[in-house]
Amino acid sequence: MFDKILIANRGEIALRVLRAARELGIHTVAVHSTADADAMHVRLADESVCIGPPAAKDSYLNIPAIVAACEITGAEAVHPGYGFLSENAKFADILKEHNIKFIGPSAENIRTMGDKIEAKRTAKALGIPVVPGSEGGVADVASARKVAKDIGYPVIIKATAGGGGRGMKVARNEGELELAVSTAQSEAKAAFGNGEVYIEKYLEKPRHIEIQVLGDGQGRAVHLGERDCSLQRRHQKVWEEAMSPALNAQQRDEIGGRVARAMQEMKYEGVGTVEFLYENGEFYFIEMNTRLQVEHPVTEAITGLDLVQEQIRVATGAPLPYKQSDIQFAGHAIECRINAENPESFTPSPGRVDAVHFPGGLGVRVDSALYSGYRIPPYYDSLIGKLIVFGKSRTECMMRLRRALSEFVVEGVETTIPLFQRLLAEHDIIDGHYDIHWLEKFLSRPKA
Ligand code: MV4
Repeated sequence: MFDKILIANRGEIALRVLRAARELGIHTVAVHSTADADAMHVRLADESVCIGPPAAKDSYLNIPAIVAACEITGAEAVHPGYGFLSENAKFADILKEHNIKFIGPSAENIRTMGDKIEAKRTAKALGIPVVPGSEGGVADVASARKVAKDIGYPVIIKATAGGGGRGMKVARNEGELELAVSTAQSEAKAAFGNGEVYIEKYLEKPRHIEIQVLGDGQGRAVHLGERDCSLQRRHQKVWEEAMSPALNAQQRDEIGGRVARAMQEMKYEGVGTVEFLYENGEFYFIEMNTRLQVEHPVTEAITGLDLVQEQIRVATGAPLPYKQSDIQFAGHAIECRINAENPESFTPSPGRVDAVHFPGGLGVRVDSALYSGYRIPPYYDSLIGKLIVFGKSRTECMMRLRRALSEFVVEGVETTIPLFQRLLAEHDIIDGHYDIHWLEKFLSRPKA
C-alpha cells in the first residue's frame, strides 16, 4: 500500500479522495492554487503545496508544478480526480517517467478512449454494440453523403477529438448535410486543433445510460451496474440515478457482462465508465471515460463499494478480489448536483457562504467542501456539492430526497436546490419517464 499520495484536484472530489486515502492509512498531499488556500481539502490534508495562481492552466493543469510537488513531498502516487489532468495521457506518461504511480488506467488506454473513432473501433471489436455510422473519419461531403445514404437520415456529425457534446451537428436530410459537415469540421479544427469528423445515425429520443467498470490491469474486471444520466442541461449532468428506471435485471446482466468481458480483454486498470445511448431496448456505445466520474457515489450506494479505495488498491498492483457474482446490487440511489448558480438562469453565483447546513439522516450523503465562511472562487466550475440519497426503492429514495432538500441550507450565494424541488413535483420524473431532451424541454417551459 502507498505511504503517501498526492491529490491533483480541488473541491468536493479532492475531499472525497482524501477521505478514502485516510481510511487506508495513507498520508495525503493536497495541492492548491492561491485561490484555494483556505479550501477544506487543504485544511484536512496532512501536507499541502501551493502550485500556482488561480487560473487552472497555471495550477491544476500545471504538470511541472504537480510533479515538483510530488518530488518535494515524496508522494509515491497521484490521484487525478475527474476533469483537469484525469484523462491526460501525457501526464500519465510523465508520472511514469518519474516513477510516480498515476492512479488510473494506462496512458495507452487513455489515448485509445480519448480518440472517439478509435474508441468506437475498439468497442466494436470487443463485442460492444455501437451506433451505426462511418467506419472512421469522413474526409469530405461526398463520402459523408454516401455514409448518410447507407444508414439513413437523420445523421449526426461529431468531432473525432471532441466529446461531451462539443462540435456536434445534426443533418435531417441530404440538403442539410453539406453545411453540417463543413460547420462541424471548422468548429472541431478551432476547438481541438483537429478537424476530423465522423458520422452516426442520429438517435432522436435516447436515454444516457452508462456502465461502471472496475479492472485490475491484469485481466480481471467486473461491472458495477449502470447509472441513468439522461437529465442533463447543455451536456452537464444534473440528476443521476442507479439503477436506471428503464432497465431490468436481465438487460443489466447482458450489457454489463459484455462490457466487463471487454475490459478483461483490454486488461483495463482502474475504474472506467462506458457510455451508451439507449433507445427502443437497444444499447449504442458512444464514449468511454477513463476516469472516476462525478456521479460515482450512486454506484457506491447500491453496491456498498468505495470506488476510490478500489482505485487505490488496484494501483498498488493488487489483483481484483471480486468476481462478478460477488457484486450485489441493492436499493436505489439518486444524486443531485448542486451548483452555485441561479436556479432559473443558471448564472454562476460565486462569493462568501455566510451559513451552510447539510441534511442528514439514514440514506443521506452530502459530498461537499463548503463550510460557513468559505468563499466560493469564480475561477472554477460551479459545483458546490452533491446530494446523494439512498433508499430501498426509487419511491423511498424520492421521498427521502424531497425531505433532504428541504433541510439543505446555503446562505450568501444562490444555488440550484430549488430546481430539484421542482423536478420532484413532475409526474415524468416520479415515473422515471424521461430522455436526454426532457430537462431542456422542462426548463424552456414558461414558468407557471
Ligand atoms: C448522440 C446523440 C444522438 N445520436 N449520438 C452528446 C454528448 C456526447 N456524449 C454524445 N452526445 C450525443 N450523441 C447519436 N448517434 C445525442 C447526444 C446528446 C446527448 C447524449 C447524452 C446525454 C445528453 C445529450 C444531449 C444532447 C445530445
